[in-house]
Amino acid sequence: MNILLEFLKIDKSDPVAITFFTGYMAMFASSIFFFFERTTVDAKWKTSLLVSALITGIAAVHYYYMRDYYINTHETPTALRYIDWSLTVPLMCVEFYLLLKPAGASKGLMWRLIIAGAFMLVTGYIGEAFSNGNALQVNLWGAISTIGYVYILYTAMAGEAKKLADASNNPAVQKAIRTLGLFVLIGWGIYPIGYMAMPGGLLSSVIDPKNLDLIYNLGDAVNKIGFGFVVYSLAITESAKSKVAHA
Ligand SMILES: *C/C=C(C)/C=C/C=C(C)/C=C/C1=C(C)CCCC1(C)C
Repeated sequence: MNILLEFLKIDKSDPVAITFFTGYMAMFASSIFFFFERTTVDAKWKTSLLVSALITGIAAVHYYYMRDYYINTHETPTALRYIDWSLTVPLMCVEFYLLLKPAGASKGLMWRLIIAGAFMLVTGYIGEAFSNGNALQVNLWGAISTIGYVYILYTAMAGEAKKLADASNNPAVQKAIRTLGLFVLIGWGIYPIGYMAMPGGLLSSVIDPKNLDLIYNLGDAVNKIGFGFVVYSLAITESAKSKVAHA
């Protein structure tokens, strides 16, 4: 038995425990990376990179506690998970706004995304924390929550955010918004799969409910770190361009 894992009480055959641990490390490292890379980009991108660092930093702190909770109880840390999401999802909505601000995005766009995200999370939490395996309740709250998700997806891929990006005539911004839209479609789409694996959920006969946290941990790594890298790569590209323009 590996001493380090024994010391951390992480069972090598328990992928949920392992991903809580590696998730914590990956979020922590990404946060430091985004924070220090702020010095390499133009002033107007610094806030975006700070927000990327906050998203992964907030997640790192929650993963630290969720890992502990899971290892000691072998239960899903539902409340901690939703506290994490209720801080990080709005910050991801802020990222959309910051990237589109130069293209004329209004604060209204930001608030509509944040409200849709809050709706998605509050209703998802009710379904997860209070359904007690009652299939009707699990699936009804899941369906209601999906309304908020679809609103954000639509705004990113076809609605206001997409239109502002198109009108910006800036291919780098268009590409970044397109990529973030794909993250919302594919990356955020991982979460409902985890939700449906819970007892009473539509996929609970196909996916072992034990895998709910595994799926959520995968989603968090893809989305929080991935979102940050999309923003980082846009900031780097644009900063290099303006350096050339001023040379
Ligand atoms: C960093 C955390 C993120 C990006 C979390 C995103 C969470 C979702 C997109 C959750 C969506 C859900 C549904 C669409 C229906 C079922 C309930 C949820 C809350 C799991």
